[in-house]
Amino acid sequence: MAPEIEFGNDVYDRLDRSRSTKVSNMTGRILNQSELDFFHSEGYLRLSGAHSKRCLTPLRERILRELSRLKVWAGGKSLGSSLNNLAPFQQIAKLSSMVKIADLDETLNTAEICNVVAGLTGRAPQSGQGTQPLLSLPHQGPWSLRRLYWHVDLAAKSGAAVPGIQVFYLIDDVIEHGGATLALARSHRVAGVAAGRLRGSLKTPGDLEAVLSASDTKIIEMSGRAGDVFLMDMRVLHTPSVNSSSRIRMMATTRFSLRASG
Ligand SMILES: O=C(O)CCC(=O)C(=O)O
Repeated sequence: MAPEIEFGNDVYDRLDRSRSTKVSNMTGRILNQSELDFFHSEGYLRLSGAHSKRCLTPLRERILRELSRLKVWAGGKSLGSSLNNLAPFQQIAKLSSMVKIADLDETLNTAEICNVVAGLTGRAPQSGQGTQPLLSLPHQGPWSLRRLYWHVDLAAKSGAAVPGIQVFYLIDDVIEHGGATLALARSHRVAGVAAGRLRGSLKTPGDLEAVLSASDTKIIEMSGRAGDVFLMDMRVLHTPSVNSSSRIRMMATTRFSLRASG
């Protein structure tokens, strides 16, 4: 089972697979060996309560104000915008480009998150691309694993070092089937022809259980509580999912590419 990690008061500056180095008393946390091993074998790691309610409540309010300004959502109701007619994934992309939250990156992409990324990989992350909102409106239809948009952000090469980490932040509680990102745990280890076959099978899942079992992979849903964060190796297959709940799905993401240590 995935280790659920609570943030503590110490920071690592680099990954050493046999021991970890505590470098300061800044707000942060120490990743223990089983957490590091979990990330490298499963391709993801969940951090519970990485951000506080105090910082997320004003962020949620700003997002709601922005949705109201854009005439998409106000007072707990849809304002009947044309976004409701889009396919779930087109709606997420459109909302991402429309919704502008000035301090989204500053609020979520903290020094503590950068330290965890460095701790997982032993390399200094570059995060110049900023942080992007991942929003979806409620009642997008029945939840299903069919017709999803499985993709990787960086191609898998067997045995290579982690080329980048994508961080997913829960700005609000996201219940099961509430539109959280889905990831295929362990798929970063599937490379080449097998990766192409796996992606093809996910597009038209006849017997999904058999496909997952043959590839030794497992679908995980990044649902949870506001403040939770998921770190994902960017070679992992992942997809947006259908928001069947009655709440707006409020998540955001930062991509960290990793430069070689020098
Ligand atoms: O909207 C989502 O949940 C997933 C977004 C995604 O696939 C991505 O940022 O690469």
